Formats: sequence, structure tokens, C-alpha cells
Amino acid sequence: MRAAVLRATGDTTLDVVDTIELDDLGATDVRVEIKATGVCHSDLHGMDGALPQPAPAVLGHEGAGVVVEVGPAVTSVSVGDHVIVAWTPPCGRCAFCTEHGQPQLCMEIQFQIAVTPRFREHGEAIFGFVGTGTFAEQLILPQEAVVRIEPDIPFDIASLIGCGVTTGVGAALNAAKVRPGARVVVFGCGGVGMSVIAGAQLAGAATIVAVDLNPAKEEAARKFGATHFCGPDDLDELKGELTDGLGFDDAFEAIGLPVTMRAAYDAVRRGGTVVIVGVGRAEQTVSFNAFELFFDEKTIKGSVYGSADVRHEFGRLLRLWKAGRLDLEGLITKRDSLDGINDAISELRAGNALRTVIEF
Ligand code: PAD
Ligand code: ZN
Repeated sequence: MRAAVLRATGDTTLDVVDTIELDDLGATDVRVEIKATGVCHSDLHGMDGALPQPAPAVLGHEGAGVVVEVGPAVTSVSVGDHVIVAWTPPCGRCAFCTEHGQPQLCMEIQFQIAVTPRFREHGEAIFGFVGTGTFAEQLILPQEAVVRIEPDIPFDIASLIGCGVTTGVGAALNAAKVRPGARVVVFGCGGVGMSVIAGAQLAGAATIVAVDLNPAKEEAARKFGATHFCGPDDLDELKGELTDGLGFDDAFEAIGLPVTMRAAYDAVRRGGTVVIVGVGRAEQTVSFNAFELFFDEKTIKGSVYGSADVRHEFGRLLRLWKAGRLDLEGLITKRDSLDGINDAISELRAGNALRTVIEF
């Protein structure tokens, strides 16, 4: 089977090979044939070690496909079902899934699948990225890690829901709960940041400032709903003009750098909300002085997978797409086969892409 493999943490390219096999299916597992997968910056974080990922590993986590085999105890899907891969599968039983209502924080299945290799190459174990591994023709997942969708949804559209769109739109709707009329700033205009912009627009934000180092991102940012665009150095001036110097109601960091996390904190008004979506490195820190934390009464919150319950959120986002309220086609900047995976990674690293979709 064909797949793209990270041989060792720190490698800057993936190895596309035809020599990957799958383990046998467990009783509650499903085998999925991947039809489309997006390339997300988190895959690059798996390569550079910001996200701890044992290697060798088949990367990819933003995918959609068809169930081709189910274990004897599988109850939630059947052979032939179209599904989106969920990289944090809710177990449905732990405290996060039940009493806290935060299934995106469930680690019961996530931890298990992340440390259990389901791919093989010449008998050697190969992990799957965060327990998935959608840069492969097929993969094995627990039944909780697939969410059934209507068969008329195109796989390219479905794949994007599997990570970037759910993460970004959910950060606006579920984590910040952006209010109609709000003034919002979004740092980073990749696939995730553009989805935050789209989510803020859906929520009725009046002002949406997109911030990116790459000026070529302006056109797309405005298409997704940004009312203003600037580089990081010009934000202070714009903040003065747009908020009477008070600051934005909500700021989103969709890059993963301490400097932009701190800038997001500084960009919001007293009492405002800062949502950290970008994945930073564990050895890096962000500083706050001991006075401002109390005095400015700002809320800083992380957001994992759009702070959403994938079992409902994927369907909600697809309804919005079908209704013409959420542009997903516009996120696809390139389509390619698995052979183009290293080009897609280079484009993302250079900050040029929204999403490359790999089609099988
Ligand atoms: P991307 O690489 O497509 O976009 C990042 C954007 O940031 C690019 O447009 C860059 O030009 C821009 N950028 C880089 N540095 C700066 C800077 N200093 N100032 C301003 N702009 C800058 O990435 P993506 O959209 O695929 O992912 C964004 C982050 O979100 C990344 O860290 C990824 O790992 C994270 C993520 N988080 C979750 C989650 O659950 N929280 C899920 C998926 C992705
Ligand atoms: Zn992702």
C-alpha cells in the first residue's frame, strides 16, 4: 500500500513508499480507504517535534474516505459508509465526555491509538500521526475515530472538516463565542486562521482584522470575511483606529509562536478574550507580568479541535457549507496526488498555502 512516512523526527521531507501494510482489524476497529486528505501545519509540527510524535510514522490527520471493513463488534458504522476521520475520538464515558461536556479533551482513545502502531513495513512497526495517518491509501481506526457523513458530500470538502475548518470555525463559535457586532483580530491566515475568520463572520463580527506576514494572503482573507488586513507591525495603528485604542473584543492566535501569542494578548481590550489555537513548542514560554493578569481581566484560553464535539460539529459545518454560508472550496489552493506531498509541505512551511488536498 502507498503511504507517506516520516522516517525520523526532524526530517524535512516524507518518504512516499509502496511497502506499507496494515495490522489485522480488532473487534471494534474499522478499515477506511482514504479518498482525500488535507495537509495541515500540525503535520509539519509532527515532523519538527513541536507535537510529540514517535517515528517512523505515516503522517496526515485531516482525511475522509469510505469504510471498507468493520470488526465484529462495530455498531456505529457499516461497510460503504462515507466518513471523516476524527483525530481526537471521544470515548463517550470519561469525565471530559460526560460531566465536563468537553469531549475534545478526551484522551482515553487518543493516547491509546497514538502509542499503538497499526501500520507495518517489512515487519517493522510504523505509527500513525496522532493515532491516525491519512497520508495512506487505507488505515485502521477505532470506530469512535470516524464520523459518518452523507454520501453526496465530496471527499475533498469532507477532508477539510476533519481538522482545519472544525478547529478554526469552532475557535470562533465555541471557544470565544464571538458575539454579533464584535471587533475581532486573527493572527495567521493559513487554513486554520481563514476558518477562524469564516467563523467570526458567521457569528456576526462587525470588524475582523486579519494579520499575516505574507501580504499575498490579503485577497483570500477578505474573501473569507476579513474587513481589514495588515502585517504584525501595523496592527497597533489599526487597533487605535478601529477600537478607539481600547483593543479588540476577541483575538485568535493561529500560528503557534510566543511572539504572536503575546501580541494577541496585547491586542484585546480589558475584559477581552484571547484564544490560542496555534501549536507552540513545549520548551518555549510566553511572559505576562503579575499585575496585568489581574488588572486587565482578560481571558486566555486554549482551543483543541475547535472546542467541539466532533459527533455533531462535522454535520453542523457541512450543513452550513450546503447552505452556502461556509466557503470550503475557497480553502483549497492546490490538488495533488500523494507524490506531491513534499511540495505541499514546502508550500505550507513557506506560509503560501491555505490547503493542498491530496486525492487518492
Ligand atoms: P499555515 O502554515 O497554513 O498558516 C500559518 C500562517 O501564519 C501563514 O499564513 C504564515 O504566513 C503566517 N505567519 C507565520 N509566522 C507569522 C508571524 N510571525 N506573524 C504573522 N503571521 C505569521 O498553518 P495552519 O493554518 O495549517 O495551522 C495554524 C496553526 O494551527 C498551526 O500551529 C497548527 O499546528 C495549529 C492547529 N491547531 C489545532 C488545534 O486543535 N488547536 C488543530 C489544527 C492546527
Ligand atoms: Zn490539523
